[in-house]
Amino acid sequence: MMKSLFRPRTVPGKQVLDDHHALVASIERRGLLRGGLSLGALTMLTGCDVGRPEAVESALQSISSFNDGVQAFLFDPNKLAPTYPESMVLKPPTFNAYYDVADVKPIDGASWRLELAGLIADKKPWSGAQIATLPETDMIIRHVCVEGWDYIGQWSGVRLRTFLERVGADLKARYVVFQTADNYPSIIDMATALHPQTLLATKYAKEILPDLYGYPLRLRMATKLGYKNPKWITAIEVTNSYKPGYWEQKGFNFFGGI
Ligand SMILES: Nc1nc2c(c(=O)[nH]1)N[C@H]1C(S)=C(S)[C@@H](COP(=O)(O)O)O[C@H]1N2
Ligand SMILES: [Mo]
Repeated sequence: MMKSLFRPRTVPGKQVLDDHHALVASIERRGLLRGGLSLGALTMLTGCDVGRPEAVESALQSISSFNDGVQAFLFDPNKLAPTYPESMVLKPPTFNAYYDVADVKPIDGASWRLELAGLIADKKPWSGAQIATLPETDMIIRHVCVEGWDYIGQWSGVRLRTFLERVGADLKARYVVFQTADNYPSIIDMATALHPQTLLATKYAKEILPDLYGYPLRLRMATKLGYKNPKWITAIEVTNSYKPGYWEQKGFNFFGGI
C-alpha cells in the first residue's frame, strides 16, 4: 500500500488522477508541469481522452519516460548538490521503508557479505571489515522523499566510484543494480554511480549506521530522491540491461533526480 501526501490540485475528474497517483506524484515532484498537473494540461499536452483510464495511464507513462531521457541527458557528472553545516544534521534521521519500522530485520554484520556480479573483474565477496579499510568520504546533504518530507543527514563511506574502480568494474556499462536484504531491488545509471557525492555509506552522523537506516551498507546519493537509495545492500551488479527497481516496477520514474 503506497503512502503519499500528494493530492492533485484539480477538482473535476480528480478520481482519474488519483487512480494513477504514483506516476502523477513522480511527474509533479519533478516539476514537469508547472502549476501542478491538471486534467486540462494533460489533455492539451497529450491529446488523450481523460475519460478513458487506459489513455490517462499511457499519457502519464509517456510524460514520465520523456522526462527520464531529458534528465539523464542534462545530468552533469561534475555538478555538486548543495551541502550543509554539521549543526543542521537531524539525529536520529527520519525512517522510511515500504513497510513499518517494527518489521525491520537487523542484519548480522559479522556473517554479512557484499556479493558482486556482472561486468566486474574481481567478484570475490566483501566483508564489512574489508569495506572499512577503504578510503572514507563524508557528506552532509538533504534527503528528499517523494512523500513530501525531507531532512539534512550526514553520511560517511567509500565513494561508489572508488569501490567500482577497485573491483575492476566496467565503468562504461550502463547501470549499477543493487539487491537488498528486504528485497528492494534498485538501479542507477553509471553517470550517477560515478558522481563524487554517491557513497556506499557505513556511518550516519559519524557513528556506525543504525539498523533502521541500512546497517551494514546502504547507498547514499546527493543527486537522487530517497527511494533511489537502497538500505541493507547485499549485492551489487554492473550491467547493460535495465532491471526496474522496486518503485520503478510500480510506476515511479527511473531517473528519480532531485
Ligand atoms: N532496502 C530498502 N531501502 C530503502 C527503502 C526500503 O523500503 N527498503 N525505502 C526507500 C525510501 S522511499 C526512502 S525515503 C529512504 C528512507 O531512508 P531513511 O530511513 O534512511 O531516511 O530509504 C529508501 N531505501
Ligand atoms: Mo521515499
